[in-house]
Amino acid sequence: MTRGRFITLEGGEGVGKSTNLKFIEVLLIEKGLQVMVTREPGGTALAEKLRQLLLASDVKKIDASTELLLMFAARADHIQQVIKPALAQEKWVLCDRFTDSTYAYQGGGRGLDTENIAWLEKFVQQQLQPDITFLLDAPIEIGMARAKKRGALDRFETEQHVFFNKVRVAFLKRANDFPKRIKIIDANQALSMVQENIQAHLDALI
Ligand code: T5A
Repeated sequence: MTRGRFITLEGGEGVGKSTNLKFIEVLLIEKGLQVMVTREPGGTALAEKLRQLLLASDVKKIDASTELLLMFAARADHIQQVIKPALAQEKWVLCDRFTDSTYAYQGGGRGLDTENIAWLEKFVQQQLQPDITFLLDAPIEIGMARAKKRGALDRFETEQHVFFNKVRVAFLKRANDFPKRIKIIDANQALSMVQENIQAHLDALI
């Protein structure tokens, strides 16, 4: 049996992931494909509860390794209950953030050992990897200005510039390590240009 495709969107705060996820969804539906849109952390009842805990701005301090394990606990439930069944039904799964975010935020930002992340990735995902990942990259100030316009900041968004810089560097390293899968998109361009770039990659995939 063939399976659907797994597409993820990644990047720092406010770079335009949700906006472009919607764009991709419409584009794929127009091509007659069955699409399922989801997000991380989240995507199941349990994972959405974990998301609330992880993002709550009134939770001032979560130990970094606890944060990592909660991300993967949410991901394990999401993969088993939502992502794998959808792919098996030949749906195209569009996911707002996935494991590259863990390498960037918990690895780069929090400074956790990537070997531990890689171990958890293998344990939780086994062979599952996205078919294509769009890494939306923009200067931190641009993304934060966009995120602030949207309203109250979550627990991650209250971090400082130095944290976001480490996150950005870690994302770019991931793209460098996995150039076939991860496509860097300059998110500091007009939205129409961003979407033109994304569409070119998708046309090649379809
Ligand atoms: N996290 C997550 C981890 O630490 N580890 C993990 O393993 C995972 C999975 C989740 C948080 O959890 C952390 C990372 C995150 O901090 P989130 O809500 O998924 O949080 O992520 P955010 O980055 O906070 O999502 P945002 O909704 O803030 O940002 P988006 O989705 O990137 O941006 P979007 O599309 O909402 O756009 C923001 C604004 O910019 C405009 C849009 O219209 C919108 O108003 N915009 C543009 N304006 C001008 N030009 C463009 N090119 C534009 N593109 C978008």
